[in-house]
Amino acid sequence: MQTEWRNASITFAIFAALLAALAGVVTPGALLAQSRAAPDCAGKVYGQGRRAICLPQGAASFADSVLSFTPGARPSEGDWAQPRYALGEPDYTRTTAPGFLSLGCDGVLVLRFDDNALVDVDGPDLYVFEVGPAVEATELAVSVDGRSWLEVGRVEGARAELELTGIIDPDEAYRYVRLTNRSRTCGGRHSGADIDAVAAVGSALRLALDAAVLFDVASSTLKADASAAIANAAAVIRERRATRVLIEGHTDSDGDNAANDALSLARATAVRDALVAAGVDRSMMRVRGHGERRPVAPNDTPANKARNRRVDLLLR
Ligand SMILES: [Ca+2]
Ligand SMILES: [Ca+2]
Repeated sequence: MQTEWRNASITFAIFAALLAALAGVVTPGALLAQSRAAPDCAGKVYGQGRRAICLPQGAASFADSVLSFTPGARPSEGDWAQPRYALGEPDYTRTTAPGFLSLGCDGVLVLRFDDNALVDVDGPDLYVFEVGPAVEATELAVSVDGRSWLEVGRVEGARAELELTGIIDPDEAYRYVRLTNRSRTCGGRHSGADIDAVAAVGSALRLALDAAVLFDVASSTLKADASAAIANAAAVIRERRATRVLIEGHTDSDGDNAANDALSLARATAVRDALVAAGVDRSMMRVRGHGERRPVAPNDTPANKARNRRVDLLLR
């Protein structure tokens, strides 16, 4: 009986979507792309009905950069092969307009979160905005550094979200997500799964502090000039009502691993202590030193090395 009801409601949804599409006004994707404030959502709601999802970090929840895209066999063409359309908030309007990426038969897309990171929360953690009434099979993996990957499952059918509790490390912040097409209906203009946007539902806000602003070379003593950056970070922690803050130190590849691990940890600890002095509760902060193991850019130019020398704050 339940199944019949479900089938009936799916049939109705498809019928309603067809009507809307014929009328040329609203398509299911356009509904998905709409967002509105909801009183019970501390953030922003995207989509409607069964596919509505509350994203506590709002627009920041979405993937920000394309790391790579391999279209594979029978790729899509033109605008539908452009990976940038999978970034940011959902913006699909209709199948004939740019706004989504069709992965291709064995297409692989790697995205990065820049102003946020995926973390484990109660309920769904990762959400894929896929175009059309049914979610086409897409396999997902996440990574902290863009190199070693953790397979976390697939979205398909009616399921657009993944619950990652028990699969990902509850103390980690994942900045990379990989999508691999597993839809067997591939080929043609929109080949494989059609990805409009990818959201970290469990999302930590990321504040990246430039090490050059905070420290002298090879030092873990905060400079006097660092006080504005620390005061700003403390203000954001308060404004966002963060309850947990992960403080991660990172270095470039100069020097040996052990020295870089020690320096990055000492720097993260110095930032933590300064935040305590600025009134942030010590017990909600954790520090880590990742040394040179999690670069955000290749260590090939002075500018890129400077980007890698940083202290990241992840606010939950
Ligand atoms: Ca983002
Ligand atoms: Ca899009």
